Amino acid sequence: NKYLYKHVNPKLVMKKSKPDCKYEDTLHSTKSVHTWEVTNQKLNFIPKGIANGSYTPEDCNPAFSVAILVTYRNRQSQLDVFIPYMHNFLRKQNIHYKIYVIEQQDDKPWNKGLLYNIGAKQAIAENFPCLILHDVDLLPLDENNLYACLHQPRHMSASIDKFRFVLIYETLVGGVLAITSDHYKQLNGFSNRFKGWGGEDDDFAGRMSANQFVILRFPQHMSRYTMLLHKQEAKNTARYDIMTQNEKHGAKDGLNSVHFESISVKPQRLYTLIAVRV
Ligand code: BGN
Repeated sequence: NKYLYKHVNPKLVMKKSKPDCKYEDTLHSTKSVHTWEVTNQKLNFIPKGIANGSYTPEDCNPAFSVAILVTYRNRQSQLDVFIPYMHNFLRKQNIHYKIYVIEQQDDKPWNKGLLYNIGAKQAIAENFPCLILHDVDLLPLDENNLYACLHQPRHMSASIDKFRFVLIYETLVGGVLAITSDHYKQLNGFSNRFKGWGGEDDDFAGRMSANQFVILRFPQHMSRYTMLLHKQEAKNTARYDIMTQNEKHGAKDGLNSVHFESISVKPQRLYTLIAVRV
């Protein structure tokens, strides 16, 4: 597939005895997964071979290695659905992946951009070449939606049931986004200045366009997600102002200006928890 940007984590040792994993079926199959079918599986099956939230196919050498970064606070019931669901979904894709949950463990305003930067630093330190930024309330519905980075950033969640499966605006990159670690670094990551709900993703889209990146998307039917229900977070009323100011500050505000009170990395079986106090 000409869109794919193959990259394997250099740390992964390829075993000669294994064949390379195949992806054509995943990408070109017309079969898609029905919501109820996948939803049912989540409760009763967690694949073997997972440690620290990481999985690698047993029978073949994966061509893709991805870190899934999930920002999180106080949504235990969603995490309980999300984590097993994702392991079931991802293990069928023949990729090597690791799920990181970056939890803001304080009562200060939610800072999603900062949490993504912290997760990205950890994943990059562990040599992951591809980052998938993922909301905890979104579950992918189509197995053909391959969790891999392309040669340009890809907005993976263009078609969400909550929005009647319609892309609400062309520059939306929130929800689920796949971006190479190199591109993430080139953009200096997310702004750390958005406190409260909203805007940090639009600001990130602004960084992408300032760097002449384009937003790729798979066809709509492959980009379907279902959203778990929750109460809307308090919106950040300053978000418009910050966006306007940030057009000048991008170079100083991001991956290179991450500050927090404390951090700890705690590997668990189904995910690696990065606990942060901002
Ligand atoms: C937008 C939010 C995004 C959010 C999407 C989808 C803002 C900034 C306004 C300048 N943007 O309205 O952050 O991902 O909705 O919910 O609020």
